[in-house]
Amino acid sequence: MGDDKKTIFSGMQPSGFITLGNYLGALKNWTLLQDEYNCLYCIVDLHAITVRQDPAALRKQSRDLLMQYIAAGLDPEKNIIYYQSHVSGHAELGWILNCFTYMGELSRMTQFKEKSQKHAENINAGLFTYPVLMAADILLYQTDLVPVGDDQRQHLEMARDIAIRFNNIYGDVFKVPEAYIGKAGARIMALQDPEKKMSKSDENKNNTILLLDEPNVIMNKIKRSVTDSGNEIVYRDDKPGIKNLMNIYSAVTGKTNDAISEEFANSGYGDFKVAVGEAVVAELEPLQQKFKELSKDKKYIDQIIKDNTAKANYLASKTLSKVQKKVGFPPKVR
Ligand code: AQP
Repeated sequence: MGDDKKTIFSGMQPSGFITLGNYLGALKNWTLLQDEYNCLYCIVDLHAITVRQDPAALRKQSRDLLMQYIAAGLDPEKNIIYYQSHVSGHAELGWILNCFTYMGELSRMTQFKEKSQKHAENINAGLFTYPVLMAADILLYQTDLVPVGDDQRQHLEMARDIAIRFNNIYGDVFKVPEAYIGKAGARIMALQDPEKKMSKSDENKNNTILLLDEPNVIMNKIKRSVTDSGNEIVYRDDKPGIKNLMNIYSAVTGKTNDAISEEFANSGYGDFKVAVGEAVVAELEPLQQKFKELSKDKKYIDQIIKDNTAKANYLASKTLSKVQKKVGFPPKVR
C-alpha cells in the first residue's frame, strides 16, 4: 500500500445475501474510492455470528459476498478484500480493547438495544461487545476514514473514544479515525414496509431485492411493492413507498427527484414501477454476469483470498505487535 494515500476500512456482514440497499448504500460507493485511497473491505463473519447462523449457509454467503464485492467492481489488486476470521488480529485486538471499554458506554449503544429486542432469545455477550470488535477492525489498520451509514455513527464515535483513551495512556499508537463523508449513499427501505430499512436478514423475501435476484423476480417484487392509493410520482414523506422507489430510481439513473417527477408527470404508479424495475435490472445485469463468471473460477477466487489475506495479516500484525508491547505482553521468542 502506498504511504501517500489515506486508508479506508469498511465491511459487510455475510448474514444473508446482500440487497440493493447494501449495494446502493455502500458497495457501489466503495468502487469509487479505490484509486484515491488504500481500501480494505472485509467480510465481517465474526460479527455475523452475534446472531445465530447456519454454518453451511454462512460459508456460502461469505464466499458469495466476496465474489459480489469483485463483481460490483472492487479490484482485488487495488483493494484488500478478505474474511475477518482469516486475520486473527481482529479478535486479538478486540480482546485487548474490551479491557479499555466500559460497560456503561456499551449499554448506551442503540444497535444493541434494537438487536437484543429482535433476538430476545439470544442476547449474547458478543452482541454487547460488537462495537469493540468494530473498533478493533478499524484501528488495526491505522484507518483514516470509515464510510458509515447513520446507524453506525455511534459505533464509530466509540472507536474514536477507545483510540483516544488508549493513546492517552500509551502514546500515539492508533490513528483516530474519522467518518468518510462522500456522496450520500441512498437509504433503501423495505418494499413491503417502507418505514423500515431493507435488510439482508429480513425474513419476508418480498421486502428485499437481492443483488443476485433474477430479472423477473426483481420486476415482480417492485411491481408488488407497497405504495399509497394516489397516483402522483412526488417525493414526499407521506408517500414513503413512492419516495423509496424514487430513491432507488435516482440512485441507479443519477436523475434528480424533480426530473423523475417530470418524467412521470403523465404516468401512474404502474408505469413508474416498470421503469424502476427495468432500471434496477439493467444496473445489476453486468454485476450478475461477472458474478457467474467468477463462480466458475474457483482457483482464481482462492488465489485472491490467499493473497489478500496475507496483505491484511501483514498490516494487522504491525499494529497488533505494537499494542501487545505497549500493554506489557512478553516479547515472542523466535
Ligand atoms: N437499506 C439500506 N440502505 C442503504 N444502505 C444500507 N446498508 C445496509 N442496509 C442498507 C449499508 O450496507 C452496509 C452493510 O452493513 P452490514 O452488513 O454490516 O449490516 P447492516 O447495516 O445491518 O445491513 P443489513 O443488510 O441490515 O444486515 P442485517 O440484516 O444482517 O442486519 C453498511 O454500510 C450499511 O450502512
